[in-house]
Amino acid sequence: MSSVSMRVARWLTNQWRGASALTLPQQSLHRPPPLSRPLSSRAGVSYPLQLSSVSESHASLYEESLKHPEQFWGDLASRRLRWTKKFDQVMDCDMRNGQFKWFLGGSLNVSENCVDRHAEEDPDRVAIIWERDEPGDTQFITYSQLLESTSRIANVLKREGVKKGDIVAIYMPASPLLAATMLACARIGAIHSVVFAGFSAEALKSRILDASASVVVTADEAVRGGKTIPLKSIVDEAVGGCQCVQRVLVSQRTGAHVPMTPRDLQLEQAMSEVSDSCAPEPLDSEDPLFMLYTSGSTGKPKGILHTQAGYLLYASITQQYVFDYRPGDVYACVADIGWITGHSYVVYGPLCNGATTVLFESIPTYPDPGRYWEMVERLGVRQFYGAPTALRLLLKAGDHHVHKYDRSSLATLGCVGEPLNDEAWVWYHSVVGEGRCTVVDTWWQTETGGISIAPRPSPDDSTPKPGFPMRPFFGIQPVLVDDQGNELHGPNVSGNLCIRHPWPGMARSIYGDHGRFMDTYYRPYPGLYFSGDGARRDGEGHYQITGRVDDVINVKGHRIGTAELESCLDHDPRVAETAVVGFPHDIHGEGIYGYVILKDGVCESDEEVIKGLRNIVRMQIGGFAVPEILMIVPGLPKTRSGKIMRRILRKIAADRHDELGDVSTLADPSVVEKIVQGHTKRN
Ligand code: 6R9
Repeated sequence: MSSVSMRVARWLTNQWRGASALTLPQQSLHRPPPLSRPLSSRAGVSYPLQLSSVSESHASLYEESLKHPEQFWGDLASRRLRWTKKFDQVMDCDMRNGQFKWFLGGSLNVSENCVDRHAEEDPDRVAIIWERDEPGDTQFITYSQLLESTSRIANVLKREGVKKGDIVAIYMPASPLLAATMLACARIGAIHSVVFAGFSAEALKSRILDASASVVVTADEAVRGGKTIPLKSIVDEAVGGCQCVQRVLVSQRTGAHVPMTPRDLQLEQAMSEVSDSCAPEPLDSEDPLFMLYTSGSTGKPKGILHTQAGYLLYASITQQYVFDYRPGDVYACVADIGWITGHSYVVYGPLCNGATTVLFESIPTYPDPGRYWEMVERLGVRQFYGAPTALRLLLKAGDHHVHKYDRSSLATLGCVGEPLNDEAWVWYHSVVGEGRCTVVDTWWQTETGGISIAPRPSPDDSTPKPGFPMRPFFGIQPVLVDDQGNELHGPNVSGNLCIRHPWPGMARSIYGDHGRFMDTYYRPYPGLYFSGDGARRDGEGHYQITGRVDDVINVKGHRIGTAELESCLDHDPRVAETAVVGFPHDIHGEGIYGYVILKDGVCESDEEVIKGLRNIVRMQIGGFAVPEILMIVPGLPKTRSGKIMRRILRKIAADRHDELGDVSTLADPSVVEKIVQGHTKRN
């Protein structure tokens, strides 16, 4: 073994030996799970896993992860994953052609790694704590129970003709059955495509059609914030026009009566008819695991494709090291499973590590803005991972909602999805975390598979900087380039954020459109992965994200392409042209501002048209994408070649009228004045 390999191995062995040798507080691993777990329960237990204990080697290990990725990731993959057949080559990657293969020749099963091996070792350990919509209405699912439901669903899928490589669309509320359905797909080699249950029937339909999904799994209704959402009837509307769908499996969340057609099957009933065991299918490291749609700057949403081994390894190692997760911890990522954060950090990462992961069904303000912290106290949560938009909302609601609850179990406070502004960072750190928790602002994307820049692991676990995800994870080398692709070296520079070397969790393609994958991520700056974000490197070499540099708006941490919104608004026959931009929003990070030109001869009032437009967005995409502001304008600022000057529209939307710059080169400069007047009037 080379010296690199030995050092990595030693470091890792120490970590895991320490972890598994611990005498863990019984109540945190077994049913019934902890109702509260004071920090004192850790007293006297030594954790060689502590990141500070690897301080010396952090810098050198990071360097080695870049210089000798084969040894670095090869060791990790051998040690952390259970292989049916050991891989014979660590990587074969080409950043110029967008071809990435990891752990070649190896085969394994993701569900076996996430469930079976923990169920064998410790069947009664709680895998999922399902925190349902009503506070305290909580269910505990052990690893052996998760194994049984995963196996039963896998057998139902097989019985219904689902084979390796088939695509299963999942449109379900946050529930253990959703996690088990994902794992069941993984068990038999089917590819899941989870569609966030806030998307409309139209959006669901276009995702089902794009993937030619043969099966859709849903529930009668979803429950969030005291309200029910009729999922089954949305699915009925969506699959009406989908020839590809052979079966709809319907689980029961509320037990509401929903009309069933011959195409539908009641999931729990079907599960009771099949065997409770299903042998995991050995899959090639590079077989697809799932696809997940995300918005880009052009065209329709793209199905980002992730594969088996590399994704799983990366999700699990980041979950452990970024959150300082230790066996016995109750870990809560409150993201919806319909987004990548839920995939990597509610399901795959923590379950691969044998963790107890909280699955949150509700919203941060139900029944009041103390919900998260009440849950933290009741379940003894040690790591909490949420979104800046929710934190800003809670910050405004007042500190008394936080102070009411005991948060002494908390040690790590994470966030993701959009920049965490200073005020929210300080509040999170000092009010929620009482100044003693580590705030980890994590930057990553659907495409990166897992956390790519975060304060942890760190050389010294020193207090992170507000507003900074700070340092790249092992294997990630951030590169800042200017618009011409020149690399910006040294401290105190800002540019387009790229990544130089391949890493195991990276997306492999866009489903059915590798050309678009190349155009979006690998052609803009040849040899580099381009993230679509801007970033700054400060004097200490730490990274801060400055926001999207493309036409993607980030509302409440959800990516929405302006092109997608514009083509949606253009569906209204009264609309001649639209331009959509983002504007700074106190709570949501960004808001959506749409400028609309109507065709001549429209007789309805502006208010009526706007109401209709909002409805179109709600129907075609979903409520979360409805523009906060829609303004009817007489024209749009365009260059003489007809290109819309979005820069000007962004400034107007942000109330920065004095920064419009030179507008004299526009085809019709007077239009700017008219738009500004309209904007000022509506304020
Ligand atoms: C995981 C996730 C990715 C986009 C990304 C960026 C923004 C994510 C951030 C952040 C600033 C952070 N983003 N984390 N911006 N600071 N810590 O959110 O994936 O839904 O694909 O969104 O979110 O703009 O490009 P995804």
